[in-house]
Amino acid sequence: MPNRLTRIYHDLFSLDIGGTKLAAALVRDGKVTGRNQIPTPGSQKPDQLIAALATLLTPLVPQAKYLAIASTGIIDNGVLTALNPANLGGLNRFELVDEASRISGLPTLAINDAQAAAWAEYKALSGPVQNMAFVTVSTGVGAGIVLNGELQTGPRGIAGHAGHMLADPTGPRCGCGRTGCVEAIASGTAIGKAGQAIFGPDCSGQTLYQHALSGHRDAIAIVDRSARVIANLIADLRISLDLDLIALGGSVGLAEGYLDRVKHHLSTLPATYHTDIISAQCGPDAGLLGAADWAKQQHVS
Ligand code: BMX
Ligand code: ZN
Repeated sequence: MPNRLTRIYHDLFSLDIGGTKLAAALVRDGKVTGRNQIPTPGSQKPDQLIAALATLLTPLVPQAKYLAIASTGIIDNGVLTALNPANLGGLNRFELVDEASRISGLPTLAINDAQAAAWAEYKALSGPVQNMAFVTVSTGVGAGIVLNGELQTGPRGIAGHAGHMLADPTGPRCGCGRTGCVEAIASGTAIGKAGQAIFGPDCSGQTLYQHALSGHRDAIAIVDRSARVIANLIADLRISLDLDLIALGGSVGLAEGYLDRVKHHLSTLPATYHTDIISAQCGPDAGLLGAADWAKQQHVS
């Protein structure tokens, strides 16, 4: 006979709100079923996001008892504040937990997407690792940090927003308002923008990356600059937190050849900055799995 909590968490519904896509699924015994995905609407007003959430939540709600959300942005007491509103179609404040629980009728908990993915990656590791970070290079650059086996969300939900640490004080202005953030140089959005001067106004991060893979020298230089900035970010995390390992994910982080470039740039720094870097293992379900497991832990404790 399963105990009450086991029964409840067979019925956990998880939602991942990213800069590019919204995904939803039931999470049962650490496995994702009934996954559904739609593009993230681009609007400064909340109505489109509310409608998109309703589209995803409504079909699966009858099978769920709890809702766990991983979302881009700073999640503080259930409210989403975009550090870089451009990553969320210009929307910069959203009553995420209130809206999602109103639509679903389910008790709801939310954390940042990279924090959630970090938790999933940590749980997927075997061996004695207690201190690690997940770094995603995608629409933005996000990170989640696990110290002494505990996910760091911070008192205001900000912990891990390492994509907004300084990479180059003379670099481009970041959507967060600061100049020269890692995200403004290394993200998929940033490399796409850098490529627009060469390949025209429609150049996206994906297009630029394809040009680099085809051997275009300027495109390679843009990708390599991104990888160097990420290597330095990893070095900063290592030297400030003494981490055992970094899991690198996101559409750029997992793209062909990117991890090797990051490893190469890290290897040019003094040995104290070196740390193991692996490809993120949970793939596109990392946010869903991590938010579900983290929510389960919050309810149990
Ligand atoms: C941005 C920030 C982070 C997020 C990261 C990766 C916003 C809206 N988002 O730095 O909270 O974790 O992007 O987000 O300010 P993704 O959408 O690229 O996964
Ligand atoms: Zn920034």
